[in-house]
Amino acid sequence: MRGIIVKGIGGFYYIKTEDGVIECKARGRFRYDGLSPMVGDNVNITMERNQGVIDEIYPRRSRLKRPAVANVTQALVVFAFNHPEINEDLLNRILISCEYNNLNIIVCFNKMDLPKEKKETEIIDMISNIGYEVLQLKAKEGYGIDSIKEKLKGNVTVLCGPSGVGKSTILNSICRKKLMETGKISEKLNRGKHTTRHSQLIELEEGFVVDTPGFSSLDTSDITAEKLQYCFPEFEEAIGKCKFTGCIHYKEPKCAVKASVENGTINKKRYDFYIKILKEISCKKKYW
Ligand SMILES: Nc1nc2c(ncn2[C@@H]2O[C@H](COP(=O)(O)OP(=O)(O)OP(=O)(O)O)[C@@H](O)[C@H]2O)c(=O)[nH]1
Ligand SMILES: [Mg+2]
Ligand SMILES: [Zn+2]
Repeated sequence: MRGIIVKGIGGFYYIKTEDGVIECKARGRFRYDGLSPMVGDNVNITMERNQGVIDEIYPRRSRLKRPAVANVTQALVVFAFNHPEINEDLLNRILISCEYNNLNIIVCFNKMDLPKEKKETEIIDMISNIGYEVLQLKAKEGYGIDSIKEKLKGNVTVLCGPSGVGKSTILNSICRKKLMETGKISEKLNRGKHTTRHSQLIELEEGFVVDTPGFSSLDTSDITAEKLQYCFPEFEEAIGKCKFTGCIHYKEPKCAVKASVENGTINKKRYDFYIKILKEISCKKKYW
């Protein structure tokens, strides 16, 4: 029987099939192959006594490490105004990891009913100047949700961002019921309380959506130095115009990317972030 993994908890996977959702275990050999089933995986299962078993995982179209989810086509990257504060480094890391997986990206800033700070306006400007679609939402009131619904059609969309920004609230607003648990922010720490504990794939009228647990750090060092530059869409114009083929836009002379930073076409903060990640990669693999 064929199905799709909608949830995984403690070694059990919940597979949506034609006959409803079936609880399964994975065959031990997957572990030897270093392949673990992920939410979003298309699988073949068989029944052994009363227990479903995953026999086969179909090739993946995309594979995000964090949130761990397979076969999504689009990411709704969610941050909030002030509660919690926007972590710019994390936002940039999520963006490059989604780019690396060729996902369509929509950046949502939620809780626009709360006061906006100058720093936040700058971040929003920076993100929209790159060319990303930016939505400002009041998910609790349902404001901005219709434009999200439009984007869900024909896509498998993953919600990703820190805890407490309103990912589950967005999902509930889309389907107009309390499908997912939501949780208050810790006043003392100005942080979410990790209300969503497991990723879950949900089929809505408009398309598939994956709600995920919030996270505050993301290791991006699986991206290679050669590929990193392509995770910055605003570099695209300049790449190829550098003097040296194979230029990674760091110490090379006559670099078109660096020239674009000089003349303001590329945001200096984004370039600095690029160099920071490049250095992280080079720490793992001696590069120069
Ligand atoms: N002021 C305001 N609060 C909101 C809005 N949307 C969500 N919230 C609140 O933010 C808090 C966190 O919302 P959740 O939906 O649980 O956040 P989450 O991103 O799913 O968090 P995790 O599951 O922990 O990753 C809840 O108290 C929500 O009611 C909004 O538009 N405005
Ligand atoms: Mg949640
Ligand atoms: Zn260059």
